[in-house]
This record gives sequence, C-alpha cells and structure tokens, in this order.
Amino acid sequence: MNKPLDPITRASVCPHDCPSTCALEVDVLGPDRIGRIRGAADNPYTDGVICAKVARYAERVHHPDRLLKPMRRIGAKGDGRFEPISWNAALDEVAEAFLKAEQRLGAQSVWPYHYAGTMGQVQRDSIHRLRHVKGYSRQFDTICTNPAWTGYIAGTGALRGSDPREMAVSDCIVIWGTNAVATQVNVMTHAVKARKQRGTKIVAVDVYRNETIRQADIGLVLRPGTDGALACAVMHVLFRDGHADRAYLDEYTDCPAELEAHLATRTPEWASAITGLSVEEIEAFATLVGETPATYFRLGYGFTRARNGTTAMHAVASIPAVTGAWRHRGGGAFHSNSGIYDFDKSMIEGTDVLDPTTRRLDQSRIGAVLTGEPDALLGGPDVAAMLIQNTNPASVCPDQEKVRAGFGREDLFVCVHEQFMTETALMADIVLPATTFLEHDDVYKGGGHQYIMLGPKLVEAPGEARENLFVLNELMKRLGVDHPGNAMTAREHIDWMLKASGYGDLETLERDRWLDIQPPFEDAHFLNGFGHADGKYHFKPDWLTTPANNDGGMGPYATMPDLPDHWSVLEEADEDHPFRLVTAPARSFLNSSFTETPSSRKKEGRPEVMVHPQDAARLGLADGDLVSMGNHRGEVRLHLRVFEGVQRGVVISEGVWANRTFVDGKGINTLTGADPVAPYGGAALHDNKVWLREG
Ligand SMILES: Nc1nc2c(c(=O)[nH]1)N[C@H]1C(S)=C(S)[C@@H](COP(=O)(O)OP(=O)(O)OC[C@H]3O[C@@H](n4cnc5c(=O)[nH]c(N)nc54)[C@H](O)[C@@H]3O)O[C@H]1N2
Ligand SMILES: Nc1nc2c(c(=O)[nH]1)N[C@H]1C(S)=C(S)[C@@H](COP(=O)(O)OP(=O)(O)OC[C@H]3O[C@@H](n4cnc5c(=O)[nH]c(N)nc54)[C@H](O)[C@@H]3O)O[C@H]1N2
Ligand code: SF4
Ligand SMILES: [Mo]
Repeated sequence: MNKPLDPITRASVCPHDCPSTCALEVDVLGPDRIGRIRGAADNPYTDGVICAKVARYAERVHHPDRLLKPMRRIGAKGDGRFEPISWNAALDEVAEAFLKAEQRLGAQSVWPYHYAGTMGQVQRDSIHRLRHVKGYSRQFDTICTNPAWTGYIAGTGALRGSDPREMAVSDCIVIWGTNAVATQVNVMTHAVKARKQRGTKIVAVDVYRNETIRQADIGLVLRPGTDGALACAVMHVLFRDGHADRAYLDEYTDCPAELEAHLATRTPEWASAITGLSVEEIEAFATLVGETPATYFRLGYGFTRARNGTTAMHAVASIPAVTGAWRHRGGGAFHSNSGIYDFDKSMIEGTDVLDPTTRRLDQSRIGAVLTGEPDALLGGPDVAAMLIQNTNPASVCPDQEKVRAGFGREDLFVCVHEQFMTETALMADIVLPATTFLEHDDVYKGGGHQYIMLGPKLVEAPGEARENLFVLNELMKRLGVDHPGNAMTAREHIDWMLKASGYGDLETLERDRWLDIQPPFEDAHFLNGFGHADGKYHFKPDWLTTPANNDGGMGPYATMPDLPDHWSVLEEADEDHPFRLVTAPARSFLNSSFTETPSSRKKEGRPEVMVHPQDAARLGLADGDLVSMGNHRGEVRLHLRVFEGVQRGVVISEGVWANRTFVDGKGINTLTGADPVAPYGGAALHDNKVWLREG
C-alpha cells in the first residue's frame, strides 16, 4: 500500500441543502483524493463545527457506486439495466429527444427539473439558461420554503432577521420547529455556547423528543400543526401580564389594539386543548419570553410543512413584535437571510430571454404533472421530455404512487444527471455522471448566516463525471441555441455575478474565502421600519399580495385567518386514520443524500415508525414489529419502534429512505400529499393522517 501523503488543507464550502452552508477545510491527499473534512475554525458562524456526515465526506466522494460513465437504458424502465455509451452519443440522444418532443407538442412539453442538491449558484441554476433560451416549461419551486417564507414575509415584509451570531448575547433562544442538532448543527453550537457563557435559556418547540429537545432547558412537545395556537396563547399572556411593549407596538406594528382584542379568547386553556401542552407549560414559556427582552426566536421549516404552515409561521413570528424583542441585541427573530443577497443572476440564468408567459409547473406535484392531470399541466401540453439535475423526485416528492406512475410512462423521455444511481436515475433513459462540489467551481450564500463563499475545484473528477455547466452548454450547442453565458467557465460566471452584484470579484473572494454582508443592526432588526410600504410589522397581512402566484392564491387561501390564529385545515386524524404522521429528517441523511453512504446507513438502521407505548399496546403491537401504515394515498410496510417522547395519536418516521429499503418497495412519501399549502404552494410533508396495523 502507498504511504498516505501529507494532506494539504484547502478551503471549500458545504454545497448541501442546509441553512448552515458551512465553511470547510478539506484535506487534499492527492490529485483525485481527499481525506478528512473539518469546519473552518476562523469562520465566526461555522466556528469549527460541522455535522458528522460531511466530516466523513471522503466516503461519499470516493464511494464505489459513484457514476463514472454516461449510460443508456437497455431494459424496461426502472429495472436497472443500462449500457455505457460515450458522452457525445448520450448528449446527441438527449438533444434529439428534446427536439422531437418540441416538434410533436411544442417547447413547453420539455420540463427541465432541478433543485438544491447543490446550492452552488452556477451549477444549480444554469439549467434556467437552457430553459429560457428554449422556452421550455418553468418550475414552481414548492417543496421546501414556500409556506415558511410566505408566512414570515407576510409579517416582516422581508426575508432577513437578527444576525445569527447575536445568539452569543441572547438571554433566551427559542428553537422553534427545527431539529437543529440534526439539520443545522451550528444553531445548536451557538446556543449551547451562549448557555455556557451567560446562562442563556434554550427552549425547543417540536412534536417529538428529538435530540434538540433533549439538549434544551425547556422542551415543548406539542401536537403537529398547532404552533399557531401556542403562539396566540403566548401573546395573550404577554398582553394580559403587561409584557407587551406598547410603545414598540404603536410605532412598529399595524393593528395592535385589534390583535389584543382578538387574542382575548386565545387563552392558555384554549391552546392547551389544541396543542396538548399543559396550561402550566404555556404560562411558563410565555412568562420567560415576556421577562427576557433579549429573546431570539430561531424559526425553522419543520412547523410550516403543514396545511396551515404559512399562518403558523406568521403567528409565531408575531411574538417578538409584541414583546419588542427586536429592539435588543440578541433579540428578535431569524428564519432565513436569503433575502439579503440580491445577486444578479441574469448571465447564469439567461433571464434576459425569459418568456414570462411560459407555464410554471409545480415541483411538488410532479406526479400529477407526469400523469397528465389537466390542472397540474396548467392547460398546456403533456410533459414529454425532462432533464433532471440535483434532485431525486422519485424518492423525495409527495404523492409517490403518482410519481411512480408518471416516471413509468413509456412515452416520457428522461435524462438524469447524477452522482449516484438514485431511484430517479433508475427510471431514466439516459444517465449522465456528475461531479461533486470538490470537483467543480462554484459560489455559495448562506441562508442561515450572511456570508458569500467560494468553493473552488479541489480534485479531479472520477471517471468521466462532468459538471452541470458542461451538460447544459453541450445540450444548447446541439439544440442550435446560444447565449453569452454559454461561452463562460464556472469561474468566469462567478466573477461576472460578483461584479454585477457589487460584491467585488473572484480574485478577492478567493483570497478572503468569504465575504460578510451582514446588514447593519438597525436594518436586520427592522428598527428602520419593516419591509412593507408602511414600514410596519403586519399582524393582519394581505395574504394575496404576499408573493402571489400566477393565478392568484393557491389552496384554500380564501378562508385564511386575518390575524394570527390556529387555522383548522390540517389533515386531522379520523376514525379510519387515528394517527397523525410526521416525516421528520434523519440526522445522518440529508433528504435522500447520504442514504448511499455506509456509515450513515449504519447509524440510521432501517425505516421505522415511532409510536407511543400506549398506542402500540392498544393495537397489540410491540417494539420491532413489522407494521403496515397507510391512508387514502397508499400503504407502506416498515418496523415499529416504541417511543415515549411523543403525544398519543402522533407517529414519527425519520428520513427519506429509498423506497426500495422498505419491505414492499414503497417509501414514506407514498403517504404524503401534494395538494398546495395556501396561499403560495408548498408540500405539507408533516401533516398526514394514517392508520397502523400489524403486518
Ligand atoms: N440531517 C439532516 N439535515 C438536513 C436535512 C435532512 O434531511 N437531514 N434537510 C435539509 C433541508 S432540505 C432543509 S429544508 C432543512 C430543514 O430543517 P428544519 O428547519 O429542521 O425542518 P424539518 O427538517 O422539516 O423539520 C424539523 C423539525 O420540525 C418538527 N416538526 C414537524 N411538524 C411540526 C409541527 O407541527 N410543529 C413543530 N413545532 N415542529 C414540527 C419535526 O419533528 C422536526 O424535528 O434541513 C436541512 N438539513
Ligand atoms: N417525507 C419527506 N419528504 C421530504 C422532506 C421531508 O422532510 N419529509 N423534505 C423535503 C425537502 S425540505 C426538500 S428540500 C426535498 C429535497 O430533495 P432533493 O432536492 O431531491 O435533495 P436530495 O435528496 O439531497 O437529492 C439531491 C440529489 O442531487 C445530487 N447532486 C448533488 N450535487 C449535484 C451536482 O452538482 N450535480 C448534479 N447533477 N447532481 C447533484 C445528489 O447526488 C442527490 O441525489 O426533499 C423533500 N422531501
Ligand atoms: S451542517 Fe449542513 S452545511 Fe454544515 S456540513 Fe453539515 S450538511 Fe453541510
Ligand atoms: Mo429543504
């Protein structure tokens, strides 16, 4: 065996779809080999800490199952039989299929489909250039952020908040609806550090006793989809007990008197019946928040993946507007900083040639789209051809029975550009091998912080793996279309975008590794006014002017409550479906990524459903039993784990395991729905009714 080389440490950025966007130090062992990855100690947000799955990234980059050659399907769809072909032959075949679809059904029958498997601005978003230059169908991104962002912006008018590094000086940190220990470890690092240094209280609000709740001082485990009720009762107590900052309310909010009157009936007793929390728990939490001016609300995505998720986010985000916590360093709220960057992406995305009349198909409703439901097709032609990059819809999208049927269509041509033979790649006609972030250049921005960061190419790609940019440019060449962006390398794109956006240039970013663009305290805390035209926080939002869809509102938007409330549009349990299912993230996976790495699989074990001991006993079920779980969308079989840390009637299944790892080959998203969350779409992935039985 060769003696291992002394590693050279190089700077990079984690490209995964995670708010932390960690600054990395990568041990490069040779031209095509990496070793350990660590968090950059000198980046104040990363603070030297990253998650275990990325620390072991060598396992993923050098995985024996990495795709190394372009392949053409030779078996039936999905049976896994492919033959290797050349890049030229593969790209020719894709271009030919796209042209054929266009001739037969028009350009909008081609649907380039992508998501955030890489968060790199160039490699993730160049697919739009192909889309726009050809007039292909657009994608309405709904699977992740819509309910959360819409609810937050409805109140604040802008997607930003108190500097995440201010957690260091908070006296109370409320981690609401995010399993930070698993999904964005840095939040926990900062919170625990603050507790050590100044006795900061950590509160976590979730629907089961996960690792974040375990590490918190106060853990509130409520029923799924009832956060709006908890928030209202907290505000009721704040008004009742003199903890509302009336001067702040008068200056900074739209209708404090109306809110106070509305909350009169939203008592802790009222909320207790809805949330399943005790009145004492609610009172104690409200008092803590009321008596602690520097309370920092770190709001996650989890509690918004419900049919009332947008209104839940808005209700929770309203609490610091009642206490005036925004006034204080270490106080206020933070959900995402995605609103602060304002990159000029026109060269990357080709927005100069965008035709706004092209349809925007709902990403989450890919099943309905591919099976030809007219409302999902928005009145346009069937989808006949797809290019898929950076996403694995055959595992991660809701309403899987339809997704499966759609991808099974013989008349649908699919090209998947991937690092691994995912379940989506298995359904493809052409599979192309993709680079990882260590093998291409890109630039990143942090949703959970405020840095622009560079992730340069550090090692050579294995086999014939190529970057996304290459595939898109080669396809456009073959399709006979051009754009000035096509002649540029990834580095040239980065340089162009930075310059056009007023963020220096590539050379400077390469030297400095990251650029801190944190807005000033007064802006981050909205002390110069909130983002709405009147400068106020809106307790009473106009739900339809908050980014409205093409067609006005989506889902049951007409009955949305005017003021913060518990909105009863959940998929409630009923006699035939006595349980509410939450499909929470697994710590060692990232959506479906890392389900291929041995150490992550070993840590996660197998697909399971966690059930309260009394519920299990009532059904005559025991720990380790094989069970069926189902609803009107389908049925899955997996193993039961008895688990005390959940309310009765609620069951939890962690992780988006590959469908094939379930006993019947049907995965968790068989049970989740794709009906849009009001008013701006989204998937209610944690809002499902199910039955459970032996078998
Ligand atoms: N390890 C790991 N990290 C990840 C991911 C992953 O899959 N695994 N996914 C990445 C992605 S794409 C994203 S968007 C982020 C998302 O990260 P988060 O913001 O953490 O959101 P979720 O992962 O949806 O769920 C977080 C928590 O919300 C809880 N929850 C569900 N329903 C409710 C509810 O009604 N009320 C309350 N209070 N809590 C509820 C769940 O139990 C879960 O513990 O994480 C990223 N990071
Ligand atoms: N039941 C349930 N379902 C969920 C969720 C849940 O909480 N519960 N969470 C949802 C959320 S928040 C999200 S964001 C979605 C995310 O779902 P996806 O967007 O599908 O994310 P991943 O599963 O991580 O898959 C990303 C894929 O991109 C590939 N990839 C990475 N980098 C590159 C690259 O540079 N080029 C190319 N060509 N490919 C690349 C990876 O190999 C990986 O297979 O899942 C959703 N699905
Ligand atoms: S915590 Fe998130 S951003 Fe940081 S290394 Fe892990 S997956 Fe990447
Ligand atoms: Mo996400």
